[in-house]
Amino acid sequence: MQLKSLTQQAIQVLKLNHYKHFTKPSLKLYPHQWNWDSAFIAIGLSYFDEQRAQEEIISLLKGQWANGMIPHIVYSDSSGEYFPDANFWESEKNSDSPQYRLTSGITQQPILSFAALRVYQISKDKKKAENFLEKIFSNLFSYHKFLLEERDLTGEGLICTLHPWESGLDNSPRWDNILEKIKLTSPTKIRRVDNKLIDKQYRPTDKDYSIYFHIAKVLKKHNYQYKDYLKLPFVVQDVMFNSLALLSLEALKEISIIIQKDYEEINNWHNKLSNAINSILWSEEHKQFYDFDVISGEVINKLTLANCIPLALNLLDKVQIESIVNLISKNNNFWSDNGFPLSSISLASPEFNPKNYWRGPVWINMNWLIIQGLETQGFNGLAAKLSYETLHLISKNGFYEYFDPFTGKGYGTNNFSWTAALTIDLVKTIQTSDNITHYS
Ligand code: 9WN
Repeated sequence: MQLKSLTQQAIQVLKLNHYKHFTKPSLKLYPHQWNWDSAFIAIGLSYFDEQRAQEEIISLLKGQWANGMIPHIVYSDSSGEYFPDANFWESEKNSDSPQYRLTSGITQQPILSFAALRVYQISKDKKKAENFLEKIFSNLFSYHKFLLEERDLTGEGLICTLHPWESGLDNSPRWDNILEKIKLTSPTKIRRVDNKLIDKQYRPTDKDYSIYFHIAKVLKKHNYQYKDYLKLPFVVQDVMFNSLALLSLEALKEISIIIQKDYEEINNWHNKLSNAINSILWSEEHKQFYDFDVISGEVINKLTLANCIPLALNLLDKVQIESIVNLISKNNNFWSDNGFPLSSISLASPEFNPKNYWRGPVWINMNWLIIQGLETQGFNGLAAKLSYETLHLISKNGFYEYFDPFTGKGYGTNNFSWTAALTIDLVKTIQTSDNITHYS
């Protein structure tokens, strides 16, 4: 495997998808700016264009709402059809939405502060990178304030997500039971562009889409204000979302030290969130982290890779670490003997489908997050192996959005930005690790 040429190809993908001050996830399928995509993209960019990496994040923050929410989509003026478009959301119904940017009315996996810190750490021009952190600190701070205060709807210290799109893992089987129970009162007219561009067997179903639209309409009806959260159709304490918020909060703490700003709130949020993740979302019985469905009051006991994301956190004990590492090791739930790691849901689960979106295929950002976790917990050998296998999958099949865990075939869109960005980061990490001789 030629790591140097793989990096060069990845850089070309990010150049191809560059538009004004940000990077489209994909030219045709996703022609706007997405929240967590931009976080991953900024990390990749910072290896070859520090200025563009910083601009990527600043551009996303232009869409931030006055209440601190960073929307899941900041719409661009570029040509290219995407639905739902900005008109669908009518975000102006909430006076906190920005005046000069069109955005969606929901947020997405909060990995941005973690990415901003990585951009700083990778940068060579530290003075400039420090200025960048100073410039964005109050934005990041108010985003965490929004999550930890406004989105802690139950008052238990956990952030609630209100739409499957907020999870970023849209049609994950974790949401099946909730979606199943939602009765559409009037037929929801849906317009889809995605399944005209990509074969529909790889995308969510029309039924999923009608429910996604329905939930979004309910949020819109509440003017994106949620005092009455028990009336909402989808309210979840999502393990992955809360874990990434905590990871980002740790990064925010570090950022505040770099720029010498001391904020007591960050420590308070951090303590509250770590305690809540460990006490509410950890199942002592199953030795696993599970999401919680606030509306039905039930634990969502499905096993997907998202349940393993807490591995990246510093709060786990030995039993928790071992149980996750065991799950993601070869020949177990997410990594078949002759296949490619890691499938997005357990290979053994009844919903598993190797081709369909978040219901089985390998996603590079998920592998990357697990690799961060393995490194945090000191499993450097396994982290290097997983990095190598991930790069091997991409070099053989291309910069696809997701991959078949058995054959490695790429699905969804090609030239997908976060696949390219994280390739650059994985190559760098492998090259600087002790395992270079083995894997280069
Ligand atoms: C809806 C952009 C986004 C990712 C999500 C992924 C997909 C959108 C869609 O694409 O979602 O937000 O239209 O399917 O599920 O994680 O951020 O790449």
